[in-house]
Order: sequence, then C-alpha cells, then structure tokens
Amino acid sequence: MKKHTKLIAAATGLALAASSATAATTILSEDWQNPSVANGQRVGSTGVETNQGFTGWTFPGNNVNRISHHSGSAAPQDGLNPNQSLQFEWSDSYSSYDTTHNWASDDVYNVSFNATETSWSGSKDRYIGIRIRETGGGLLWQGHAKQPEYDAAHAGNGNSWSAAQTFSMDFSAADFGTVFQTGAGTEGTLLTFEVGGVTKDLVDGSNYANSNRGNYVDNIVFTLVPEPTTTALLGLGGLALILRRRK
Ligand SMILES: [Ca+2]
Repeated sequence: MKKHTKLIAAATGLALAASSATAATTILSEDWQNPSVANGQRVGSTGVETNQGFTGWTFPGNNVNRISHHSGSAAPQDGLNPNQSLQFEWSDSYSSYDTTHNWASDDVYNVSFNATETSWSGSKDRYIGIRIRETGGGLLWQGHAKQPEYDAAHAGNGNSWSAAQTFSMDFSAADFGTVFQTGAGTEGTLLTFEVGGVTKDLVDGSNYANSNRGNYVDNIVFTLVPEPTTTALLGLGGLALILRRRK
C-alpha cells in the first residue's frame, strides 16, 4: 500500500513536469484573415490610417503594405479561400505589433512564418526582416530570411519554389544587443514585434546585392519557448519513478 502511494506520487510529479514542458506561450499569432478588407487594400495609407481590424498592429503610412487575397497556389496557403496575406511593396518599412509580453533575461523565443516572393521584377533576391524592439524604444534583435526563388541565377524562374515555404528563427534575450544596430535594452519592458521587406545587410548595413519589392508573408507565430529546466524536471520525475519501482 505504501509502495503504491509512492508510485502515484512519483507519477503525479512526472505528469506535472510533462505538462509544463509543453506549455509554450504564444505572444503573437497572425494569419491576416479579415474578409472585410478588400483585395489589394493598402493598410495604413492615406485615408485608411486605421489598422483595418488587425488589432495591435500599426502599418507604415506609405503605401508599402497591403492585404492580398489568394485562391491559387501562388502564395502561402493555410487552407482558407481566399487566403489573405500581407504583401510588402517596397523595402525597409516594417509593420509593427505591440505585444503584452514583458521580457525577461532568460526568455527563449521562436518566430515562424510562411513567405514567398511575388513575380515582380524577375530576378531579385528578397528578404523578410523580423525585428524585436522595446515598445516605443530601441531595437533589441533582428533577423533576415532570404527567399530562394527568383534569384539572380534563375531569372524569374522558380528555384526551390514553394507556395507554403516556412521560415523559422530561434533566438533568446541573451542575443539582445548582439546583432547589427541593436542594444541590450532593459529587462521587464514590453516587446514590439516588427515584420517587413528589407534591403540592408545585417552585418554592416550595406545594400544587399539584389533586393526589391514583392513579398507575401502569412501565418506569423511569435512564441515564448519553455525553459530547458522543464526537461530536467521531466528527467528527475522519471528517475524517481524508476527508483521507487526498484524497492
Ligand atoms: Ca492567411
């Protein structure tokens, strides 16, 4: 009876550890679906300065970002018809989202999204930029995703082209201030997430060899990843169970 009780206690500990190990926190999830927004609507431009129902977002007011509708395979897909995505017309302008997350020094993050190039301008390498900044403050981190199709070597023809290609970026608060033009910031402040088309190299700010307008981005997910210590807890729970069973 006593042995049985110990087994249950160990198993309960294991279950608790397992549940915390899977508890990733979604800071932002955006699929751009708002059927009331017309195809081709330039968000944030003159006359439509509101966020068009995309709560929390602020769009640059220079005609650079618009909502596009897709029913075919020429853009990221998520099973919705029409699928709506954000399109960047010109580079080095970001749409920004104010999160409710106050960052901590041990934060670990992942950003994933679908993206593809439009056929504009033929052979031009293009990049999606992700930036993390303190809300109303300086940049903390930034990363670029180079899209593989329509590059200079393929002159308008697809190169590893996929309408649903996924990009993933892993970084942590420990990386804040380590990337070009970023600073270490102040722990505990709110984070703002930014996404845009970019033309400047991340190392020294020089222009990329080829960069131009024409990117779609969809299904953005910004996640706070569980701390590695939960994995260690899971291991300890399992070890306790084994030790109890041996008695
Ligand atoms: Ca979508």
